[in-house]
Amino acid sequence: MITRVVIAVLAVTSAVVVAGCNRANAPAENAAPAAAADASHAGHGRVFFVSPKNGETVKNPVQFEFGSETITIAAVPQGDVKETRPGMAHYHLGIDTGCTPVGEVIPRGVPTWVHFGTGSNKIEYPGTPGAHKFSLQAGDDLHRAIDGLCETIEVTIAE
Ligand SMILES: [Cu+2]
Repeated sequence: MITRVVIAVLAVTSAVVVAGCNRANAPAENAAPAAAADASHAGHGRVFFVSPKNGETVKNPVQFEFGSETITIAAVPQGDVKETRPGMAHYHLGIDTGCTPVGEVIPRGVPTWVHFGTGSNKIEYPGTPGAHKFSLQAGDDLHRAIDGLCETIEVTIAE
């Protein structure tokens, strides 16, 4: 007789409950729509100071030069301007002031704002020595501030 011994091993498996961090995984469908932060410049371009640079100490008079991307810098048409030309702008230099809110007319008058209605991108500016804030802002033909087109820098004018 052949005895078959069947050994049944009953493995009693304890249910090991691991209490992990119950972090809620945000579902993917909550992802933001296509409008990313960078999109604020898309289609609007940008304006910037070619010189002086932010944080720089410069001689008096200050040699300003402005640059732009995507937008076209052009002289304001002569006469009574009633409407704007899409994609066209001129520079404005704000002295010791921040950016004008989008859509508002950039103030006129020295010493706060200089309008570059000829389409120029340079100016020699004699300022008072010390720390100053300068803003470069693009405005349309009605001198209204355009969305995303303003940069402010801090510059020290040497004695
Ligand atoms: Cu203007």
